[in-house]
Amino acid sequence: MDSNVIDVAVQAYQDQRPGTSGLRKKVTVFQQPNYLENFVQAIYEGAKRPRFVVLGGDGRYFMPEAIMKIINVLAANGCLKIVVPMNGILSTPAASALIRRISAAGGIILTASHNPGGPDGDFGIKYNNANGAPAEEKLTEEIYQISKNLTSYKSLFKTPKIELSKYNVYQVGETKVAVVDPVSNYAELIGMIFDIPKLKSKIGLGKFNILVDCMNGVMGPYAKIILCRLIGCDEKMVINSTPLPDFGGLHPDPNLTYAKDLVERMKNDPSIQFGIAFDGDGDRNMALGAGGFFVSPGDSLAIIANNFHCISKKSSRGFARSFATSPAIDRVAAKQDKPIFVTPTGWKYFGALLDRCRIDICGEESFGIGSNHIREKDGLWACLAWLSIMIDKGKGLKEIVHDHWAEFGRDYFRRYDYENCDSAKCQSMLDELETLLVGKSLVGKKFGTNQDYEVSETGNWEYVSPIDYSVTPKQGLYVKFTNESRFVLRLSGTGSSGATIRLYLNGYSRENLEEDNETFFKELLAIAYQITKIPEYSGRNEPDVIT
Ligand code: VG1
Ligand code: CO
Repeated sequence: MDSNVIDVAVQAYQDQRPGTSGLRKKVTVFQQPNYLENFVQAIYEGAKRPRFVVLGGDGRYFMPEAIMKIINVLAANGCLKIVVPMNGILSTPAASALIRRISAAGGIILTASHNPGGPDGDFGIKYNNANGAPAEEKLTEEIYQISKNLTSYKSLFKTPKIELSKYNVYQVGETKVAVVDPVSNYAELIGMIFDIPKLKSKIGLGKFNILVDCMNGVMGPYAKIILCRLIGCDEKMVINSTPLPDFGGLHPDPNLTYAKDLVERMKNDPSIQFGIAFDGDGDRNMALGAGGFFVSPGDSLAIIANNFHCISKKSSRGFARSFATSPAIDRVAAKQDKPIFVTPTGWKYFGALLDRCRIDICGEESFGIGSNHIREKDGLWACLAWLSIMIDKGKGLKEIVHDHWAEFGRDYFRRYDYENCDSAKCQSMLDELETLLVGKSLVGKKFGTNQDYEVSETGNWEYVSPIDYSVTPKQGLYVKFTNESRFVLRLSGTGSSGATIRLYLNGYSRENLEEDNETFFKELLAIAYQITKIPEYSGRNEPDVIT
């Protein structure tokens, strides 16, 4: 063995099970001795010793130290090439694009996405495969098993000196570490998908005003190069555009509650025709029309799917959505006679469908939309998709949404989040509810003041992969009603402390298109509270966030 490599004996940690999208914990947890090194060693072994790795992340607090520690462990393990973006900053979609472009064996992405940052905030790490997609459940589970039994990790005897602020190639023992430009490869890919000259001629130089909120996450540099330099948007209209380790105190989750700057400015300035906010790592987006008109994520997904021809010359082969997402896209699939796949929460389930060309558009209710150009959801792609559709149709977002409802009917949707609840109590709530719903005793029962909510189906949703027929059970407790309403309940898999309950409400109407969500869901919410007992178990009558 290389004389520069040593085995460092360690105690294994027992809490390194990745959640919906990687391992996310408080920064202070990651700062424990060997915590990060152990997990990286487990990744390296679980992923079958990838020799060529992309490494970068969303710029959050602790990332620079983490990158150095990871380079050390990877190099000591015999990884031959590590590609790091300048300053380590790499959006999740750009990471997926880079892995694919340079044929890396995988990528280590340092992000906790929408979770707050800073010394008291969260840190996160996830592994993506050679196809650029987040590691599937089988691999993350294997990494977890390895982490629990780890007795040592490999380290270089002499720590290398690498400057991430300059383009350069370093030789670290047998390993080459290349510091590269974070944006150019992704920008090139985007340039191949969208008609940039057309977008520039219609949008640039004040012809179409857009406001972009990067929430102090990773997206500032991408928005400035692609939206401003290539398409001609005004730089002043890209706000919160410097990646900050604590996101400037913002909660980089693109929703109506946390993207306050965007929402306020859109409401107060009618000259802005389109607005978009991205999350910390740039894979999710919330799009708004003039005046701050909100398009629900399920509608946004359905409309992009229905108008795929405005983005691509090829026609789409199929669509997919997560179970908790509204079925608006199912109606588009039915009309176009295309398959629609329904998956559990988390992008890792879309990878196999994209790889086999079964789908071209997929998305989630949490404002994540993507296509087959990479294997992650992509906030900027969604922004350009919306711009292309608006320009092609010569209509604003609000009008396009209304046209869509007139054609397909409206899928009402709301998500209620109850954050930081007591984990043990939430588990008891889920156990009790599961017994009730799997037992099917509610089927046929009627709820609501006029008894018009009749239960048609209940259960705990299970995914059977159409690719390898593997089964992923318990992906959401649900109650469906005969009037096309339903609710779904699950616990978040991205939080770092306590439990976050997510309650998703759905309803559909062909005629009633203009009701506000609050009124539309008043009765269904009361029924959901009655059946799930959220108020009793969580001690909350109100959610922390509604989207
Ligand atoms: C949440 C969202 C889910 C998304 C995941 C990762 O997961 O609901 O749709 O894929 O975050 O997104 P959960 O388990 O907390 O509901 V990201 O952009 O935060 O990496
Ligand atoms: Co994200």
